[in-house]
Amino acid sequence: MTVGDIPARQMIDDYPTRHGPEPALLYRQDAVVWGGPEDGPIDAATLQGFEDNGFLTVDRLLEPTEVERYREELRRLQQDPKVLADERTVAERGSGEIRSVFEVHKVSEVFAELVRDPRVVGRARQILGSDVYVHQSRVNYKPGYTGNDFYWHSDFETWHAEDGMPRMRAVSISIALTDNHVYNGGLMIMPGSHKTFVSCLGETPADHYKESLRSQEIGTPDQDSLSILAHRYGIELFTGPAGSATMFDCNCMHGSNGNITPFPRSNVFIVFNSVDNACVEPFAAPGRRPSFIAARDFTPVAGPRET
Ligand code: 6CS
Ligand code: FE
Repeated sequence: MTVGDIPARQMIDDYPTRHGPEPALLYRQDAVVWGGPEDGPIDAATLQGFEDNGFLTVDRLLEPTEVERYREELRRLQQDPKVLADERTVAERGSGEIRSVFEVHKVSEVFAELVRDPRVVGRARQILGSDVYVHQSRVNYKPGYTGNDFYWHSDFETWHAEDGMPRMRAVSISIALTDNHVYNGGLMIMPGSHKTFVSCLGETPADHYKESLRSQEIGTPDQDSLSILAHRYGIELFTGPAGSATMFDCNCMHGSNGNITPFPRSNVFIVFNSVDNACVEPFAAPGRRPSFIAARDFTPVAGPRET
């Protein structure tokens, strides 16, 4: 019997959430960095920073010419009637403008190349210490004037509860495709919060994703827990030019403000999960989310293991 055969509810759940009457702050029971400096492009000091803080930044992951190519593709997707009508496209509450396009590495060959790029997947393999597959990909437009916020949350809490991700062995990369300023809704992370699992209140309703991807409530921490984390860890806001990137651990407490400026804050967001951490059945939801949000094909991202 493999892990995949064990129903989630029979597995020992080290990260219970959306079950109890009270919130809880639980210790992380998984490593953060699974590989070493010799396993990829991340040097020892940066790996240590990821271990301690839960994230790393790359000032110029993409060259300006590459950024322009991805921005061109963003515009093309935004004007493609097929994309606009696709269920993988999520609209902003209120304005109806595009908020996100999910499974963008399947919708767009241009973004598929980015997933296979050693500068991207090589870093993910190094942090996770194994081959990896794409659990989720999306482009976020966060348009000017109407880009809504992403309230504080741990991605792992959702991926564990709703997608059946067993352990904290996944990493996200957010690559800026427009300049991220202090004022146009950039990513905020609580440094070090990845080592605390916030067990949330509430029960996951059926088809929760139809609401949560526009504005998440179930699976977001209570304010007392957030206050404890914010006072303990602080808050870091990530700014940087288009082409810069932030990689962060699946359990970082993070969020981003709305965007009422004329300047869009668009990014591409790719989630790599270890092939040794493939999703099972949801730990706290009535059913699985669609595969365009939580992949059920665990085929590793192709390409040579950078050594
Ligand atoms: O539910 C999810 O999987 C998505 N929601 C957010 C706000 N971040 C992680 C992920 O893209
Ligand atoms: Fe998130």
